Formats: sequence, structure tokens, C-alpha cells
Amino acid sequence: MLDIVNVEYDTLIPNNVSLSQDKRVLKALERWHPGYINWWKGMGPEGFQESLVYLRTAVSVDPKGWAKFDYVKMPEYRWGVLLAPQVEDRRIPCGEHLGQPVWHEVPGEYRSMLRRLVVIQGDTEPASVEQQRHLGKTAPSLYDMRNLFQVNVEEGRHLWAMVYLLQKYFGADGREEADELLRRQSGSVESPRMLGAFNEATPDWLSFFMFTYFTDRDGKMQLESLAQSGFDPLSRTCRFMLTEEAHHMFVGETGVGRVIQRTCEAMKAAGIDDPYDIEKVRALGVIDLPTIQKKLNLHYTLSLDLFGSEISTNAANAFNAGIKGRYQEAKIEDDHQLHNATYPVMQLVDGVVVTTQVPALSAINMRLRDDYSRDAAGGVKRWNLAIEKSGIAFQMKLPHDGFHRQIGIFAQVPMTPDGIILTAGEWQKRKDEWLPTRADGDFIQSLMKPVWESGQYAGWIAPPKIGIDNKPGDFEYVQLHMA
Ligand code: BYC
Ligand code: FE
Ligand code: FE
Repeated sequence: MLDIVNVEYDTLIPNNVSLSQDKRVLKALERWHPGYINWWKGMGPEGFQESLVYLRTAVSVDPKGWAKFDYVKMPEYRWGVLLAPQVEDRRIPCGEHLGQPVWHEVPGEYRSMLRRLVVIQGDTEPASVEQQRHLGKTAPSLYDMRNLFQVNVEEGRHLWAMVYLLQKYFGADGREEADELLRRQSGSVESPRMLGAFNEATPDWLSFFMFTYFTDRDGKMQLESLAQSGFDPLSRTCRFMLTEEAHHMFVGETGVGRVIQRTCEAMKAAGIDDPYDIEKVRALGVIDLPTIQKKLNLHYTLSLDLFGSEISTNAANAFNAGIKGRYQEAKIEDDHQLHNATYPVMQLVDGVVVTTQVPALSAINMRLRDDYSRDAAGGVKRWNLAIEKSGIAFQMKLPHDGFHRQIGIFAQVPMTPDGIILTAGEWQKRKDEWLPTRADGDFIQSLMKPVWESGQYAGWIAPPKIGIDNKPGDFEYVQLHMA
């Protein structure tokens, strides 16, 4: 019986897709499993595979009670295949097939487009685990360490989600792609991960918090678009992934917020009012606000690149096919086909930034990126409220969309965070004002000393306001068993 709410636990792979009745796919996944565990042990959190971590595991897809918390050794985490419940009589929400019943099998004409999107989505998930694998060793508390590992195991589950789609719906080439997902590696020269930001290092915890705030949020926006897909299994998969994603961005927003809060408190206590008195602030053992801004600049712009080119035929085709929708497609009041619609896109004309109207169908990536920027601005506003409250004259800011870009209209255009175009020489001279330098990185690294006693926190970060799963402040979120 297909039970959409409760999860089957009698198979090696927990699932709510009746794998025990789908022998072919169950076998394929069981064959893939050892390679995955091997990858997790080799490329997952380094040094903590024996530790008991207080993790949530998805046990249902009921939004009211889908997770249960318990101590787990990470390699024994029950990574499962979970789809959100099927919506009855769901219709294709956009494009040329608008209003037709959704597909439950891969439509032949869109097979390669769909496979490409699933593979790209799948590639980012293990990439982030690889990028974060060294961070456990410098965790500023057991609480933070646990949150890191929670994010990691869930990104592992997101990989399972995409591998299930590949194995079930894409035959032999799906199987090959599933194997490739374990072969590519973040930062590798011969076989790197597919998208730029996923080959960058995550060298310290401030980067980790910025990554989960900005880059996981690209994940949210992309999953929201794929949740609109007329290919129903993809839609249902992404809808459930989104419930997990919220926690990742919570870790990012509160993480950056706690770093900022600690810096402001330390400055106040020492009677320092000038946020630009960097040496004095750093001497307190906290990260100065301008350096936090530089990290923000870096991670925000790397994440903007993940939306692809502002004007894209790939994106137009995917929308038109009903394979990928817009953010909250159903709430948009238009024809959902974009026959005559236009959308404003910034362009560079004779060295000047101008906004022009282009066919909306070609600007699907741009629109999603704009939705992303609005979403990302929310947390920045909350960080600024905290700075303001402490009476320090400083505000964090999202840089101009053209600053420090590698993809699209502004790729390689030298520009300040305020959007002023520079010469290549000026950029070289001034870029250290806006992006983290080696020295900034070294300073942050010097603070990255592990604090592993229950209830204790490193001096550069404030404790959280509340515990995970309502646990008290001195709860032992990770029971360490060092390898
Ligand atoms: N790096 O028409 P264009 C997440 C390529 S994050 C390298 O502009 P399109 C997560 C592009 O592939 C969400 N290459 O782009 C977060 C194309 O190459 P080909 C991940 C890039 O296709 C944190 C060419 O440039 N999911 O889940 O409209 C932790 C021209 O492309 C990049 C998805 O991204 C880049 N940044 O849009 C864990 C959803 N950008 O094919 C997880 C699936 C573009 O000509 N992906 N290129 O050789 C997509 O929907 C689209 O592929 C993209 C690009 C939005 C990524
Ligand atoms: Fe993910
Ligand atoms: Fe995530």
C-alpha cells in the first residue's frame, strides 16, 4: 500500500514511495548505497563518524510532525527517499502545456532537459558536504557542531532524492549519472562540481554561516521553481526538500546574527564606537563589522552567479515546457505563458548600466534572482536592527548586482559594491576594500579554536537564544568519540 504520510522502514532505504514493491529501483538504490556510504566516510565530516549526534530524521511527510530527534552515528543516519503527498488532479502551472494534467512519467521530448536539471540539482548537494567537511574540528560549540552535521546529513538526503529520480525515471543513463554524482568532487581540477560556488572553499565558520544564509537560499529558490514542475515526481520531491531547507537558512541567519551580536557587545564593553578601528576590535577576539561585510559581499555574489545568465534560452525553454516554473507561480497574476510580457533587466550599454525591458520569457533567471535578492534582504535588515540597537554606526548592505560577478551581463566587469564601474587598474588597487583578503582570512582562522564543552561558546560568537528541540543551554548536542 502506498502510504503517503508514514514512511516504510523495513527496507535498507526508508521511503514513502513503496520501494519494497518496486524491486528494480530498490535493487538499483541498494547497489548505489555502498558507494554512497564510502563517499560519506571519505568526503563527509572529517573525524566525527563515530560521534553520537543529536539529529532530526524525517519519519513522515506530514508538515505537522515529520521529524524525530535522537542520537545517531552519522554513517548510520537513515537517509530516505521522501516525496510530499500527491496533489489530486494537479495541472501543469505554466508554459505551452498550461492546464494539462501533470506528467507522472518523463515526457520524451523533455527528457534531456529534465535529466540535466536533476543532475545539476543533485551535484550541489554532496558538493556542499565536501566543502564543509573540515569544519567540525573548529566548531565554536557543540550546538553549532550539531547544526553543521544536521545540514550535512540533510544535504546527503537531498542527494538521495535526486538519485532516486535518476534511478527510477532515467534508465541506464540515469544510473550512470548517479555514479558520476559520487565521482565529481568539490574543488577538483580533473572533475570539479558543476556550478562555480560549489568549488569554492568554506574555510571558516563565518563562511559556513554566510554559505547557509546565501547559497542554501539559492537552493530554496531553485527548489521552489522545480516544485512547480509539471513532472510531478520532481515537484513532490522538491516540495519535501523545502521543509528541510528552512533549517539550513535558519542556521545561516542566526549564525551571522550571533557573530554580529558578539562583536557589538565586545565593542560596547570595551568602549569602542568606531567600527572601522579594525585593529582595536580584532584585539578583542571578535570579527570586525567591515570584515563581516566583505564576507557577505563574497558569498552573496557567488550565489548570484548560481542563477545563470540574466537572459537565457535554457530557462525560457524550461519554463515554456512546464518543467521549471517561477517562484510562487500560482500566486502570480498573468497568463503563465508570457506571450507578450516584458521584464526589466540591467544591461551595460557603452559602459553605462541601464535598465531595459526584454521579453519576460527570456528573463526567467533574472526574475528568480530578483525574488532571491528580496528574500535575502530580510535577514540583512534584521542584522542591521541588532547593530542599530547597540548604538554602533554601521549597516550591512547587499552589494550591487553587478559587483564581483563571473556569470552573465556583468561577468568580469570591474565595479564597486555601489555599482560604479572602474578601470581594471582601479579594481586591482581597491578590491581588497570589498572582498576578504588573505590577511582577513588568517585573522578569522586564528579565532577558529574548538570549544567542545556543553553550554560553552567561542568568544567570537554569542550563544543562541534557544536550543534545538527545546533542549536546555548545557545540553550535550554531540557526544564526541574521536577516531
Ligand atoms: N557555474 O542559460 P544559462 C542547492 C552554465 S543550490 C557554472 O545562463 P541556465 C544547494 C550553464 O550550466 C541550487 N556554470 O543558464 C545550496 C550553461 O551551460 P551549458 C542548485 C554555469 O541553464 C547549498 C551555460 O552556463 N539547483 O540546491 O538558464 C547547499 C549557460 O547557462 C553557472 C539548481 O541550480 C554557474 N554558476 O541556468 C546544497 C537547479 N551558471 O549547459 C545545495 C537546476 C550557468 O550550456 N539548475 N552556467 O553547458 C538550473 O536550473 C540551471 O541550470 C541554472 C543555470 C540556474 C544553474
Ligand atoms: Fe539541499
Ligand atoms: Fe540546504
